[in-house]
Amino acid sequence: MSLVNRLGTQFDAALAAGHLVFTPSTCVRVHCDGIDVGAFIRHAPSLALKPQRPQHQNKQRKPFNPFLPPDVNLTVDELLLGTHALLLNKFAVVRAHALVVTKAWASQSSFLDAKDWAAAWAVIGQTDTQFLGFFNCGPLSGASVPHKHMQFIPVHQGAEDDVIPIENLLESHKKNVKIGSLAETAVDALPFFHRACFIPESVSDFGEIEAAYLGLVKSAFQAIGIDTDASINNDPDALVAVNAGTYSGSKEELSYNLIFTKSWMIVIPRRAETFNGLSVNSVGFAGMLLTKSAEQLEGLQSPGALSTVLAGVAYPKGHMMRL
Ligand code: B4P
Repeated sequence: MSLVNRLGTQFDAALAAGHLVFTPSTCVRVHCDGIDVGAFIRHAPSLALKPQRPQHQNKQRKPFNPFLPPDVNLTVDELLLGTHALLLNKFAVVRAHALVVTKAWASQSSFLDAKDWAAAWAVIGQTDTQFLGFFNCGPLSGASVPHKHMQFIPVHQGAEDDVIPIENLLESHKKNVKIGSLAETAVDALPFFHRACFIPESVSDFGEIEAAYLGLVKSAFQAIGIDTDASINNDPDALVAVNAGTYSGSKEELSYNLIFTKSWMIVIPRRAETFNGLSVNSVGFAGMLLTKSAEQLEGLQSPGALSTVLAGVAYPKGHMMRL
């Protein structure tokens, strides 16, 4: 049985037994000015009723961790490569939405390492199914769970709403990039700072993928004047900007979104979690936004709104940190 079928079967059983919550949604196509990504909005009004975690958790109390240990009723593979677990998303909007979480505690603000990439490949490397992988990293990235986790949504299964809109843009950009390398690149049409690379089929060394991803994080932040070298080289457990000039001498945790398939990855630095009350996570940058109210949905349908929202929570082109 293919992985997506296995996930789907377990998803249906867990839903029927009341172990997970599936929120129905409708998909609305939107035009994205200047960017031919055929974006869409997934509108899920009943998600607005989901209880919210307090913004600033009481530091005295241990933060709630749903992945240590993971819920047995949602576990698909308890020991993925010995280091991770494969789980169903307890609060899914998409059927068979899966998570890969580390078995031992690791912070969601730490970098993905070669073992994380090997676990990710156990999902996205499947030949019979395609998945969109994503990683919300840092306090402004849309992440709500502090334990290290990557997420995977099945795509290209035939339904209209399981495409990855940004993929068209990346495909048309591919002609500008040296084929068969992990060289970094940036897409002119995207209105926010980012760095991307294409992953050759021949790559089999997860250390190479880890290095390419770290390179993208470093360059994406460098492009806006933030030096991540010290955290990448000395403090792998925390993505902290230590560019004294940039942050007036203070250390500040950085945020970014990573979206990937087995063919490409893209890193987008974040400066805000929400824009006019609309929360954006990695999936939003794939060209799939999630709305929870009629006002949010209506707001996104006006011309240019999608670009404005994405550039508003990321760093718009032309923006530089104050030095
Ligand atoms: P995070 O990285 O912390 O945050 P998130 O995906 O943005 O989800 P959030 O929790 O903020 O929910 P939101 O209302 O924005 O991910 C933590 C993940 O762990 C989440 O997927 C969460 O559901 C899951 N989880 C929490 N407790 C769990 C448990 N005990 N066992 C297993 N899993 C658990 O969004 C609601 C959902 O919609 C999220 O899953 C989100 O990823 C997804 N989503 C957002 N935009 C989407 C889009 N455009 N299309 C499809 N799905 C989308």
